Amino acid sequence: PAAPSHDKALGLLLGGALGDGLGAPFEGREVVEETQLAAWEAAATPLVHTDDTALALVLAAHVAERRDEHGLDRDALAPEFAVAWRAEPWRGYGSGTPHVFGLIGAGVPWRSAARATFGGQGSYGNGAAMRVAPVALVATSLHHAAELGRQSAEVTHAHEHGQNGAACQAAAAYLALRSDRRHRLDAVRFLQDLTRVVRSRLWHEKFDRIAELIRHEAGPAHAARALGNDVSALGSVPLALLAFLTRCDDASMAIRYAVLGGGDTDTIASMAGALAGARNGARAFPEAWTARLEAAEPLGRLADQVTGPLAARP
Ligand code: R7I
Ligand code: MG
Ligand code: MG
Ligand code: MG
Repeated sequence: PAAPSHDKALGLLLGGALGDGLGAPFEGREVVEETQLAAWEAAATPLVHTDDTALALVLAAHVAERRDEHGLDRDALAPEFAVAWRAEPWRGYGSGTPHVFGLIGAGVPWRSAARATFGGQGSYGNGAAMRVAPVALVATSLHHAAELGRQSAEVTHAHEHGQNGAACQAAAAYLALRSDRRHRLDAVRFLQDLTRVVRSRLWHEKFDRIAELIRHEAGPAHAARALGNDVSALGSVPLALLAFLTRCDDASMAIRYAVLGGGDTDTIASMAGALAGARNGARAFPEAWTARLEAAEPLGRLADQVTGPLAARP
C-alpha cells in the first residue's frame, strides 16, 4: 500500500503528543472536572510532553530510518530507548521501565532485561502501547502493524498483556490511518478486525464491552469504570480505543473524552489522540493546541520523512 498522506501521518504524531500534553496535569486523578480541562485547553503555556511522547519520538525515528525495509531492529531499538530515558529521566517514567533501561544501558540483552522486572514476569504496564502508534506509518498490513507493535514492545515489556496492548494500539492506528473520514467508521467492524490480530480472551471481552458502551453512548466516567483507566495495558488501551471510536469524527473531542475518564490521563489521551489524528489528519486539531507542542518540530520532520520521497540508497 501507498504511504499515508502527510496530513494523516502528522495527525497521528501530533495527536499522540497533544493527548499526552493535555492529559499530563491530570494523571492519577480519578475525577477530572470539565471546567479544569477547558481552562487547560485554553491556556497558552507550552504542552511539555512526558515519557509517552519521548519514547514515541524514538520509535518514530527508528521506523522512519528503516522506512524502505518496513521493519524494526530490536537490538538497535532497545539502546535507543535507554539513551532517551538516560538523557531525560524526569519525563514521568513508570517504576519498572527505568530499571529495564538501566540494565540495557549496562549491556544486558533486552530479552533478559525485560524479564528482570516484577518477579520475572515482566511488565504488563501500558508503556509499550503508549509509544507504539508510529509503527503503523510503515506497516504494510493490519497483521504487520500488530506484529511491529509486538516486536517494539518485547524490548521492555515481557508480559503478554504489555505486548498485546502494543499490538492492539498499533493495529488500531493502522486501521485509523487507512480509514476515510468521508465515510462513517463502522466501530463493530473495527473491533472485529482487532479481534483477528489480538488473540486473547481477556482482550476480546474488552472489545465486546467497548461495543456495548458505544451502543449505550456511555460517558467517560461510566466508561472508565467499565473498562479501567489505570497504568496497565489491559486497563487503559480499551478506554483509549473507546474514546476514539465514540468520538471518531471529532479529533479534539476524542482527546477530551479520554482525559475526562481520569486515571492514567496522559497515556489514555495520547493513545486516543494518535488514533483520532490518524483518521482525521493534523488539520483537525485546533491550531492553538498544536502551536503549544514542545515536540511540534521534530514530529513535523518525522511526518515529512515517512511520507516524502524515499531517499536514494548509496
Ligand atoms: O509500562 P510503563 O512504562 O508505564 C507507563 C506509565 C504511563 O502512565 C506513563 O505515562 C508513565 O507514567 O508510566 O512502566 P512499568 O513500570 O513497567 O509499569 C507501570 C506500572 O504498572 C508499574 O509501576 C506497576 O505498578 C504496574 N505493573 C505491575 N505490577 C505488578 N506486577 C506493571 N507490571 C506489573 C506486574 O507484573
Ligand atoms: Mg507519561
Ligand atoms: Mg507518569
Ligand atoms: Mg501515563
